[in-house]
Amino acid sequence: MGRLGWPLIAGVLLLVAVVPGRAQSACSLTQLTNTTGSSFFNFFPAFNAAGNRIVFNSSADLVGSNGDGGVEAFLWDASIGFTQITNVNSALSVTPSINAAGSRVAFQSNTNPLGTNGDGNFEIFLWDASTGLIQITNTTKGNSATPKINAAGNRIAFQSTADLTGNNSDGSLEVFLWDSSTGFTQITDSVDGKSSFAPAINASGDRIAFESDADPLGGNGDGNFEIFLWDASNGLTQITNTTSGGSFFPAINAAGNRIAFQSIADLVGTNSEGNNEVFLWDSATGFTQITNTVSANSSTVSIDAAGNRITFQSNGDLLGNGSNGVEIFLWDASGGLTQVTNSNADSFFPVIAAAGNRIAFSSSANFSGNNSDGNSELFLASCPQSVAEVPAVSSLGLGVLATLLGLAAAWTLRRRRGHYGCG
Ligand SMILES: [Ca+2]
Ligand SMILES: [Ca+2]
Ligand SMILES: [Ca+2]
Ligand SMILES: [Ca+2]
Repeated sequence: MGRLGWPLIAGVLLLVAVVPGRAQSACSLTQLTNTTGSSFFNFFPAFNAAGNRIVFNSSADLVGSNGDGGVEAFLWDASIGFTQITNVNSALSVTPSINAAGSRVAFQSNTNPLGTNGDGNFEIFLWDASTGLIQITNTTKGNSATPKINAAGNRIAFQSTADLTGNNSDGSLEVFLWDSSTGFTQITDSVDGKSSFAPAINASGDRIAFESDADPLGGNGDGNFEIFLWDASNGLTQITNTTSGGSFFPAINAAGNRIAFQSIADLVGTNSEGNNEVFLWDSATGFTQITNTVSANSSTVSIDAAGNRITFQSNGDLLGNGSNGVEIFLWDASGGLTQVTNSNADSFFPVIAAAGNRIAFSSSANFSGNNSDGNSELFLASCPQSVAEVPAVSSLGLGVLATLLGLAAAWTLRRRRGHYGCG
C-alpha cells in the first residue's frame, strides 16, 4: 500500500462511520382494556420499572368484582392480566402510583376499607401484593392526595391539607413525605393562603419536585406558580424563577437531576405567547423548551428514568400531520418528536416506563378495531429506542471508498508485478 493509501481509506471509513444512523421507529399500539359504557373508565395509569405492570383507575367490571361501578384501582400484568386492588362501593380510589417491582401501589381514597376512615375524608393507602392493604394517613380534617411512590416502595410523596406533623394548623395545601421507617416529614410550609402540591418523587425517594406559589426561599415574592425541588441533603431549591405565567405538574427522572413540566412562562425566550408548553430542566444544562407553538396546549408530562424521553399530551398539530383533538407525543433527546397517536378522538394521561420504551395512556379512539363504542380505554404503546449506533454509509462515502480500494488494488498489483519482474 502506498504512503497515502491507508490514511486515505481510514479517513473515508471515518467519514462514512460518523453519518449517524437513525431508525426512530413508530410506536405500535395495544388496547389493554375492552369495556362498554361511558362513565369514569380506565384512566390515570402508572408503570412499574420493567413496564410490564400498569396500575390504573377504572369504574369498569374488569374481573367480575366491580358490578357497582365504583372507581377502583386495578393492576394489569402482561402475563397474568387484571387484578382488582381496591373494592369499594361507588366511592373513589384514585391516582394510583406503583413501585419499581410492581408489588406496591399507593393511592388516595375516601373509602373505609379497613374500618379506620369512618369520617370519609381522602387518605393515602398502600397496597402490598404479599401483605395487603394499610392506611398510611389517618386524619379527621383535611384531605391527602396524589401519592407518588419511590422505586423501593418505602417512600411516598403526597399533597395534603391535613396537619400530619403539627406544622400545618392553617390547613394549607402542603407536600409531605412518608417513609416506612421514619414516618411523616412536612416538606413545605406555605403561609398566607399559598399552596404547594403536585409532587413527583425520584427513584431513591430523596428528591421531590413540586409546584408552589409560596415563597419559601425569598425568590418568589411575586407569588406565581414555580417548580421547586426538595433534596433530603440540601433542602429546597427554586428551579423556575419567573414573574409572569406559571409552571406546573413536574415529573422527575430516577436520579432526580432532570425535571419535565408544563409552563405558560417564557423560560428561554421562545414562549412570549404564554401558552402551555413542555419544558425540561437539567441540573447541568438548564432549561430546554420541548414544544414550541403559538396557541396549543401541551401538558401532562411523564419522564423516563434516564431523563432522555418525555411523553405528554397536546392538542397541537406538532408534526404537521393534520391531527385534531388531543394526541400523545414522545420526545427523545436524540430522536426528537414522535406522534404516538393520530386519530379523531382524544388520548389522555400518558405515562412512560422507566426504560422509555413503553407508554400507557387512556383514549376514546378505535386504534385496533376493538373500541367502536368510543369509551375511554387503556392502551399501551411500544416505542423502541432508536437504533442509534448502527453506522449508516452514505452513497458518496461508498463511491469514494470503492474508488480508493480500486486504486489501492491496482497499485498493489503493479508493485507486485514489479517485484516479480525484478526477482
Ligand atoms: Ca369500549
Ligand atoms: Ca379520616
Ligand atoms: Ca415568581
Ligand atoms: Ca408558545
